[in-house]
This record gives sequence, C-alpha cells and structure tokens, in this order.
Amino acid sequence: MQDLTVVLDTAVRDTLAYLRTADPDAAADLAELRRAHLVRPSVVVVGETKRGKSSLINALLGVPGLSPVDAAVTTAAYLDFVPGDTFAARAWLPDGAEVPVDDLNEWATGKRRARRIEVTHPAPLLRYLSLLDTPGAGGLDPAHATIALAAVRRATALLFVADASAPLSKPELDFLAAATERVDAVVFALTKIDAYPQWRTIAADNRELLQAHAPRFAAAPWFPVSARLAELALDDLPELVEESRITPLQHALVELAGRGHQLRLANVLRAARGDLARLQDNAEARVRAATADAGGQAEARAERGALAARKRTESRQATLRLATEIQRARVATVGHLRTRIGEIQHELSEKIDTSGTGGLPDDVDTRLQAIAADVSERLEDTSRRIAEQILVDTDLSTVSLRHAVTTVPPRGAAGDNVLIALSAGGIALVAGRGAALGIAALGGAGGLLLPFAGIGLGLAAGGYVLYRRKVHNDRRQAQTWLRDVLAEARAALTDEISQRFTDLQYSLSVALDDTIERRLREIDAQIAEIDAAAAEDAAGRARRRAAAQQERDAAATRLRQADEALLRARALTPAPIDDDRETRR
Ligand SMILES: Nc1nc2c(ncn2[C@@H]2O[C@H](COP(=O)(O)OP(=O)(O)OP(=O)(O)O)[C@@H](O)[C@H]2O)c(=O)[nH]1
Ligand SMILES: [Mg+2]
Repeated sequence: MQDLTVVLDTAVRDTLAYLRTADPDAAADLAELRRAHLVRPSVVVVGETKRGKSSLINALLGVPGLSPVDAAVTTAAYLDFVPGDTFAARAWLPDGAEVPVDDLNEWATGKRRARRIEVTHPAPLLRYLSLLDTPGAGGLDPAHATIALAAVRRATALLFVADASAPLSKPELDFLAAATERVDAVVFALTKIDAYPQWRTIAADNRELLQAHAPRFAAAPWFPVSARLAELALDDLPELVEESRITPLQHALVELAGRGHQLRLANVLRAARGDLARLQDNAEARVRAATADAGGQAEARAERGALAARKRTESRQATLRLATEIQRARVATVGHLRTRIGEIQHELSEKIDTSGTGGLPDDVDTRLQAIAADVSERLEDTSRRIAEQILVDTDLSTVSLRHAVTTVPPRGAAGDNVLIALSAGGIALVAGRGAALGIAALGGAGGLLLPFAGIGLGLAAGGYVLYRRKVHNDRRQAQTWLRDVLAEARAALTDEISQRFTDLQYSLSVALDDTIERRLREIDAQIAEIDAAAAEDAAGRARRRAAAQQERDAAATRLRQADEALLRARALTPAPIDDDRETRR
C-alpha cells in the first residue's frame, strides 16, 4: 500500500495544479494554506508536580539541566522549547513585555515572574517538534489545573508523565480526563524506573486504572524511562543509554510528529474539496445550459433569477442575525466574567480575614490567569458556534467560503493567538505560535480564517495592576486593595471581550458579503451562459457542451482523488475534527 503521506502529498499537488488553471484565486489561497501548515507540531508535557517532567524533557533533548530541575523548587512558568542554532531564551512578562533571559534557572523557578519563556536549542528532537514544559497540575490549586488545561488545548499531542513510585492518583486521572477532551494523541511515560524496581507492577496497575477510569487509553502504550540513567549515560557511562529507555520514547514522539504532518495535509485537502465541488457543479450547470431546448432554457433562466433574488434577501437577513447573535454572546460572556470575578473576590476576601495578606498578589494573579484561560476558551467556542450557525443558516456551507481577514493584527506575542479556520470541509483551530505567524502568513486560505487572540492582553493589564500597586499588610487596606485590583482587571477584561466580539462580527460580515457576492456573480455568469447557448446553432451548442463536459470530468476526477486520500487519512489516523460533514455528502 502506498504511503499515506505520499498519497496526501500527491493529492494536494494534483489539486493545486488543477486549480491553477481552473480557479487561480482558489489555487493561490490553498498554496498559502499549505505553506502555513508547515507549522511544527507541539507536544505538551503534563503531569503532577515532581513526577519528573522537566528531567524527562532534558533527557529527550539530551541536555542535562536545560529545563531547570530542583528537588526543592517547582517549575513555575511555561517553558517552550523550540529549535534554534544556539541556546537562547527570552521571557514574556505579565505586562506583555519581552525580555532576554540570562539565568534560565531564576526565571523557570519563579524567582522572576514570567508568563511564558521560549527556549531555543539545537537539540535534534526539536527539529521534529517543540516541547512545552508545564508547571505541575492536579492535586494543586484548581486554578493551576485550569491554566495547564488551556495550554493543553493548543497541543498536537500530550506527553503524560507519571512516576513509578505509585499508581496514578485520583487528581492525575481527573486531569487526564479533562486534558484529553480536546487532544486526541497521548503518550504515557513512567519515569524514575531506576529508583523503583517494582515499576512493572505499577505500570500494570496504571493500565488497570485507565481501563476503569479512561478506557480510551486502556491499550495506550506506556514508555518506562529513567532520566537519571540517561543523564549518567551522557556523562561517561554510554552503556546506560539502553537501560534509560529514552530512545524508544524519542522515536515514538518523532513518529507522532510525522502523523501531525499527515493530518495537516488532510486539512488542506479538505479545504480544497469545497472548491472542487463548486467547480464541478458550475461545469455541470453549463452542460445543462448547452443541452436544454428553448423552453428549458427559459425555465432555467427564471430559476436562476429567482435564486439570485433569494440570495440578496438572505444576505441581509444573515447580517442581521449575525449582529443579534454577537450581541447575545457578548452579554453572556461579560456576565460570566462578572460572576467569576465575584467568586474570586469572595474567596480571597475570606482568606484575608482568616489567614492574613501573605501571598495575596500571587493568589490574585493565578486566579486571573485561570479566568483569562477560561474566558478565552468560551470566546473560542462561542465564535465557532456563531460562525457555524451563520454558515448553515445561510446555506453557505456548500459554497466555498474564502476570505482572508488580514486587517486585524496579531495581538500579544505571548503565543495565545488562535486562528479559527472555517472551510467548506470543516472547522479547525490553528493555535499557538503557528497562529501568531499564521495571521501574517496566511494571506488567504481555502476557507474563512478568523484571527482570534486569547485574552492575554487583558490578563497582562491585570498583572500590571498588581505590580503597580503595593498590597498592605493591614487587613482592611488589603480588602480595599483586592476590590480595586479586581475592579480594574474586570474593566480591562470586559474591554478585551468587547473588542474580540467586534473583530468577530467584522470578520464574519465581510466574509459573508464576499461569499454571497461571489455566488451572485456565478449565477450571473450562468445566466449569461444560458443566453449564449440559446443564441448558438446546434453545432455551436454541441461544442459548448463538449467543453463543459470536459471541465466537469476534470473536476470530478480531482474530487475523487481528494476523497480517496481523505478516506485513507481517516482510516490511518485518529479522526480529525468534524469528519461527519464529509460522510454526509
Ligand atoms: N531517580 C530518579 N529521579 C528522577 C528522575 N527524573 C526526575 N527525578 C527526580 O525527581 C525530582 C523532580 O524532577 P523534575 O524533573 O523537577 O520534576 P517535574 O515534574 O518537572 O517537577 P515540577 O516542575 O516541580 O512539577 C527531582 O529531584 C529529580 O531529580 C529519574 O529518572 N530517576
Ligand atoms: Mg518541572
């Protein structure tokens, strides 16, 4: 059987070649989409504190001590390991500023506070994927888990780290369940096997626990590893490499990264599918126009005219409905924010009364981060829902929607940008670094691209407030401080939310107008075709018919090829987002 990557690659190339003559605009957009889809896969390393996440990352990269490991101090920031010629690091501060990092240890362990740290390194594994080290989740403060989950949503795959000291705990299982709602591919690592000779029993226990609590992963492979042995091997005991068992895990991750590439190629094809179907339909209509007798032609013309009139009315209705939906969603989201801030206020106010003001700014900061992550997620879901609904309502889901919204600049370089990519074939999120670059890189695409930024900016504003104002030890003054800080943060976040909805409404209405306009032009062209055919003699009509038939067949061939490749992609890879729409066709 031919390799799936080759099948997909060939289908994408053939489709592009065909579209270059049949519809140059669509071809240009798809070519952009393919380029932008060369975005690298990212594996997010998650697990409870002290399970050995940072040590494992160092072992995988072959660089002891790269991600700071300390028995006493916890990883406190998100560390994003990306490829680069040399080792370098930079941090994003709570107020959004970007600074070079000289002492990674200080930053990573929270002595200096950063939202995110990007570390470039020439380690070979990073050529295939980037790795994100996260602060331990689960068991901890629930706010921490929310923030970790927000990072997880952006992942191509998860590397779930547990250690061999004990079977999976309840918080670990809960976190896994929440994390994998969004991410399909999970690789499990069982660390510290050098220290726990009974690790095989633990691995068996874990499999049973998964069978009971997360059956989807009952058969998932566990990779037993020892970062300690890997480090010794690098020192001067190379014979320990095998015993460290790091290599199989490295290979598995590279394989997974390769699969990400296939999935993305499939997404390009899925976007192209809408264009191919449209071209086939148009050619078919021209065949009919050249075939019909005089009576049939008059009928067809009347039908087309009525369709054009209906489209115009629908366009106005869709714009209205869009405005209503957006308004409703805005009110709901701001209401949700108010409730969440109220909860924090209540919780922390009680904490001041019972245990004083120690650590208050950190508490507020962590909770605001959690809220920002939560609200960002809501915003994304809402945007997708509205976009989908508008498309289905206006019967545009069958029309290739294409509009690049390049007017909105990427915000907050902190990597929390998301693109919502809508195409006739489905809806997907393009997230993280890729999206930040993608907004500029994707001049257009085989679908609608909605730039969407997380609300990191409002969050930064919240953080900034914290740094500007000093909290007092006096409890009454601390209560006032808490109220003021939360009020300011709420105002900043409310602004952000409103801005996002304004952006969304603008993007969607421009895209709607554009799509309907294009559809109307196509209908006009078809009416002109009917008129031209009517004016010709029988021989002329036959020629027209033959030409149209040839075009239709060419489109049909490409469509078949795309569908076959997509079918195979489905059989061999975990089901990507929104597959059922295609099956229904
Ligand atoms: N014996 C042994 N100890 C390990 C191994 N991997 C990590 N450790 C130890 O486990 C402790 C925690 O390791 P980290 O890598 O910091 O764990 P982490 O999950 O990143 O911890 P947090 O960032 O605090 O959540 C450290 O003391 C490590 O030395 C291993 O393979 N074998
Ligand atoms: Mg760590």
